[in-house]
Amino acid sequence: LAGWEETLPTQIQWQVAIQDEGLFHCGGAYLGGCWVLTAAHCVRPKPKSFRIYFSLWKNHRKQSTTDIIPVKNIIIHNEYNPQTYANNIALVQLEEMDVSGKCMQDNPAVRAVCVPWSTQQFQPNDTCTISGWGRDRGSAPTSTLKWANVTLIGDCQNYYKDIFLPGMECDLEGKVDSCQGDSGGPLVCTDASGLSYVWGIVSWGDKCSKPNHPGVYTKVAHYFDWIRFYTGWPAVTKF
Ligand code: 4AZ
Repeated sequence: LAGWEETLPTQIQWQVAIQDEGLFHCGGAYLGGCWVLTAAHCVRPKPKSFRIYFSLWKNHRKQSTTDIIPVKNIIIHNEYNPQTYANNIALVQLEEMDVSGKCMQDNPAVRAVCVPWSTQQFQPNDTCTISGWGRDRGSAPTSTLKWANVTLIGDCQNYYKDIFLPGMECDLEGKVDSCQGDSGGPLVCTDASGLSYVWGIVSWGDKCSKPNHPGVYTKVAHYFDWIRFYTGWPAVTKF
């Protein structure tokens, strides 16, 4: 798929792979602490069947067991609609390692991504990054994590009349796109101070990398309060 590049090991440090019943099927973004953000359609309310893989790069490579974390709880947005993909957002709470309450060992290859607090932080025409192990258009999923730059277009009601809903966000249609298997993974934008935010979650699209068929993402900033409520994280402190 034109525009995709293979990542180097540890390039996308918040990227996780989600495994359900032993099968990799989705990506996710590490928010820090015991929390991973993904798409609702990537999970089911069956925490025991899931494993979260950190610092994975080639998904056929043997992974250090300390980077494979069991799941304690799965929180699916209660207004998620699997027919329309409205509110396609979920939080995965990792199992604690021990009484310390930590969920993973310190790992220099893992870094959390920030949650955007305002739907205005990034704008159409901004360049952001997507990453995943998903399909290259028609072909099979890729074994090495890939990444690409995409351009935000914001609202895409004009492409997807009546099926584009609030809480969704699009990227420019064309050659570079997310595809099947990338779902749940992050669309990340970086601000002028160098902080990276998970602006979108790969959600859906009508095929992949086709003109006039933009990729659609869950607009994470729209769910800031929802994320805060479930993670128990306090409000942003204004300095
Ligand atoms: C999918 O099937 C899928 N081009 C995900 C993203 C896109 C298309 C399909 C966006 O999971």
